[in-house]
Formats: sequence, structure tokens, C-alpha cells
Amino acid sequence: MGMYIMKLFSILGAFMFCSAAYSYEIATYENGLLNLPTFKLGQQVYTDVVLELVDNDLLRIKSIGGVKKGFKGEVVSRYDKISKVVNIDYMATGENTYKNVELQVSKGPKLKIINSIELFDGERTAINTPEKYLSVVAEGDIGATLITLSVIDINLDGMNDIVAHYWGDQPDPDSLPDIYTGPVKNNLVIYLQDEGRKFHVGTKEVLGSDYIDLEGASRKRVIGDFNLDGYPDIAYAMNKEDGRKLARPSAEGEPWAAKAAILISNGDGSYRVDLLSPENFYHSVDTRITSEGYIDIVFNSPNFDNSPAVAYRYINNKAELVKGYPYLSSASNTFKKVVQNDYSDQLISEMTLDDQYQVVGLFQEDDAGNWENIDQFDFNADSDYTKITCDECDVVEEWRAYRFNGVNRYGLAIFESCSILSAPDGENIFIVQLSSYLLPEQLTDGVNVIDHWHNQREDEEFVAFRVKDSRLEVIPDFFDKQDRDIHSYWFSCEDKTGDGYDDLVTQNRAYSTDYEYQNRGAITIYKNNQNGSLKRIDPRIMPKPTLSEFPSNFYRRALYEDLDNDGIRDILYFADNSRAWVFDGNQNVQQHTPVSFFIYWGKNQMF
Ligand SMILES: [Ca+2]
Ligand SMILES: [Ca+2]
Ligand SMILES: [Ca+2]
Repeated sequence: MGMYIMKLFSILGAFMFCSAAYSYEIATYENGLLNLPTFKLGQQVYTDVVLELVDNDLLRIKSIGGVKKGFKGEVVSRYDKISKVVNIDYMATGENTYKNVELQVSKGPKLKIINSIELFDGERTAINTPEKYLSVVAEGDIGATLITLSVIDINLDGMNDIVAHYWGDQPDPDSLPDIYTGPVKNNLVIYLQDEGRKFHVGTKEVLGSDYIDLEGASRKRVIGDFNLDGYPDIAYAMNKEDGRKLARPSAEGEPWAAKAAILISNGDGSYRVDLLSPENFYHSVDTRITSEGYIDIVFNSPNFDNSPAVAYRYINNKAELVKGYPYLSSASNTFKKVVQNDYSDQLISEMTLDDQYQVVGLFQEDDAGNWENIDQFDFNADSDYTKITCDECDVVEEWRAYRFNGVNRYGLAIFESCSILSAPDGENIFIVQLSSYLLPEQLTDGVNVIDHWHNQREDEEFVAFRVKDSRLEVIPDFFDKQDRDIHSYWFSCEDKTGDGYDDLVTQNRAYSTDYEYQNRGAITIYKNNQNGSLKRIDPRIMPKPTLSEFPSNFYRRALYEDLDNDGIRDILYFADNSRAWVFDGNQNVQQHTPVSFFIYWGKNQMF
């Protein structure tokens, strides 16, 4: 079950600038000095410069040299042994104009500068969760976990707002008493946006109280106007895998089961939370528009009694259970239309056929409204078990080894999926993400996975499917390039460029190699090429907080939304835990950060 708790992972690529919609400047490197782009007048500047090491030289930043008086800031360098790419984040604050900033490096490696760009304002906003709300959730060394975050205009005043659900986490569930099943604290917090990119906590204005209890941990959420009153609503897939010990066997009841939670409008600007039975270990949720124009909210869970998926429909502003959906065992399920504007839907779902054997199942609804599993895609029909050892974790286990796309892996799971509209009137394509650990090309018994555990190099590969003759078919080369080993497993399929073609947005996962954190947690956009493939926009052009500002960015997530409603999309980064372990050179030390969000305000339209 721990497999269902958060994993993370993430992306890179070439980016040609052929549009004049924005300006950018190129850094230069000469005689050991790196000249960064001109700073803006009187602004804070946050940007990245990306250098590619031509040989195997190490780049070490020795000092900031040649910087005019008034410079304040920091330079953080990281060395990536895998790709030979170095990201340098620089941040300066001050009153003066800086023609150039030069960084002196300790030796003179051959560098090739890829790009440097300013798509975003120097101005950004950090939102700290007020202590009174966070302390409701986090006590002592228990961190506040934040996984589901939504950007909606909840009060319809024309300004987008932020809805965050925090829940308490435990440092080590095994340290809890055997029968401890909660409660674990949680709190829904609504940040209303005022004019001028300012936010205030408005939970009480919207919900009548500052403390809103969803009775568990939220895993995923879906946004929609479920009761059709014009106000946006949010449905949360809830469970109690929030530090409570799974003490009892599932046959005696599921201590991690929770009610579904729906933040639903009352039609007059106020909201309520509907907590709906039955309880389940809900893990994902998606919506589907019915032929009558209702919205079905379909939850799934690895429920142990093989019961059908739980679904609700709001009729006359009241949630009613909807029957007829199939048993969905998985962490992920996604609806898609067979044909646009037609209501005969298909559904893709991860299916666990035995303990470790995962396939993707295709379900289709017949005319009578019954769902049938019409196809399964098997990632490796000939897969077999291989012995995995892990010195550090003192484990010798048999795991099923999968070989897919020429790569051996184990621990395969599909935690996320979505459907993408390949063209405005085109086919709808399923995208699933394979989460796994990599294995060597040549499998021998007793494969030692110590490096995987230490370096947390999980593999997160996107795979695209179309449905042809009622069969799932992999679309090769749907992604022109993936950095699958550092993908996040949190992503969304939406039209983010306004051209009617759906794009995919995810973010690079920060990760550690040899205990050294790699600050790769930038948002990554896979732009629809309008020719049946997605092109990765190099995430290295995207701004991101530095590690010292945002230590918990190992689990950083990002949203790409127009937060201030000026027509230009902005980036919102958030850490899914206020607690992080940072290697200080000797040991991993725990840090807390009060910062909940960083918002980088878009300055020039990227697309
Ligand atoms: Ca608003
Ligand atoms: Ca509504
Ligand atoms: Ca904006």
C-alpha cells in the first residue's frame, strides 16, 4: 500500500526561439568569466542560465566577481553527473542597474551556453501559510503535507483564488501504537486573491469557518461545476494513508478508508463540504459528462471487495450515488470520448492482475449503460520474476521484471493517467505514466538495487495509447523527447497554449544523486505540435526557487495557470511537504519551511 503514497519524478531538450513574442538574452563565457544577462532596473531578478559542459570538466563556482556594489544574492551551482549539464540559478536584489554580472569559475572548463531567457517578471510572490492554519496540521516534527492544490475563481470576482488542502503526516507510521487509526489533523485553506496579486486567507468568508476538516488525506482532485450553478467545485479522492497505521487486515475493515469530500457551491457565493459515504481508500477521481448533461464524479480505489467504482451525480444540488461503473482497482483512471461531442465514452484504468502484475485496461460503455473491459494492454506478457537484492535495505526479494520499450524495470505501477485531445476535432489519446525502478539491460539473479534506493532514480515514462478497432495501441514517438527518469508523477493534460490542441504539463522532480540534491524541480511543458506529437519545452528556461529558499522542493510541484488574470500564464510552485531532509555534508537534517507557494508572474506570452 505504501506504493500508493507519493512518489515523484520528472524532464530536458532543445528549444528554438522562432517567435518575437518575448525577449531573451544570451549569456557569454570567456576567459573563465561567465557574463549573465543584463539585470532589469530596480527589480529583483530570478532566472536560470544553463551551461552544458563540453568535456568532463567540473564547474565550480568560486566566487561572485566583478559585481557592482549593491549586489545581494546567492549563486548556487550544481553538478549533474548524468547529463553534464549545470544549472546556475542567480538571484539579485538591489536598487542599481547592473550591466553585467560575472561569475568567476575556479577553473576554465569548456562551456557551451544553451540559453537564458526572461519569460517571467522579476517580481514573484511567496505565500506563507499563516502559522495558525499550519499549526492546526503540523505539530513537532510532523510535517504539513499538501498534495491537492487548485486554482479557481471561487467567488466569481474575476480573480483566481487558491484552494489548498493540508494534512498532517507522521514521521514514521511504525512508531505509532499498533491500533492507532487517527484522527490525523487536516485543514482546507482558501486564499482569495485581492487586486494586485495579493492573497488573504478567506476560508471563513467562503465556508463560514477557518477550520475545515475533510477527515483524511486528499490524494487527487478534479475541478468542475458539478451542481451546474456556475460556481466551480472540487472533488477530492480521500483516504487515511496519512500516517495512521494500517493495523487490521482488510477483511475486517479498511482503516485507511475515508469518505469522498466535495467542496460544493451553494449557489449564492457560499460553499459547503459534502463528506459522502461509503468510505474507501480513494486514490483518484475523474469526471464524465453524461448524455443528459450531468457530471458524474467517478472515484476509484484499490477497494478490497471488488465492488464497483463509487460515483456521484448532483441532482437538485444534492449528491446521489450513481451505479453502473465497473470495478476500478487502480491508482489511476481516466475517461475519454470515443468521438468528440459524443457521449459514448471509454475509460482506461490501471489493473492489478496479481500482486505485482500491472496492465492497462480499456473499458467501454454499451448502449444499455454497462461497462465492459474490452481490452488489456500487457506491458510484458513474458515477464518473469527476478531476484532483487538491496544491501542497504537488507532485502532479498523476488520481483517481476518488465521489459518495455527496450528497458528492464521492476515495481511497475501507474499512478497517473490523463486523456489528451490531439486536435480540436481529432482523436482523444490516453497518456499513462509508468512508474518503476530501472534494472540493468542484462538481468542476472541477485540484481543489486542499492543505487536505486540511494539515488531515488525512479523511472517515470509517459506512454501514449490510441484505441484502434477496440484495441489499445501504443503510439510510438508521441513524445519527441522525455527525461523520464526525473519526471514528476503529477501532471495534467490541458490546452495550455490556447490553440485548441491539448498539451501536457508536468515538472521535473528534484532528486538526489549520491546524497547531493539536484535542483531540477522546474515545470515542464510538452506542447502539442499539431502534428500528432508532443514537443518538450526545455524546462531549463523556467524559473524556480533555489534549494535554500525551498528546501522541501524534493517534492516540489507546479501549476501553470494565469493566476492574476492578465492573460499570461504564471507558474505556481508548491512543496508537498513542509518538512524536508537536506544533506548538510555530513548527514540528512530535517528542515521546515514556512513557504507554501512561490508564484512567478508571467511577463511575456510563451506561446
Ligand atoms: Ca476570486
Ligand atoms: Ca458549482
Ligand atoms: Ca498572469
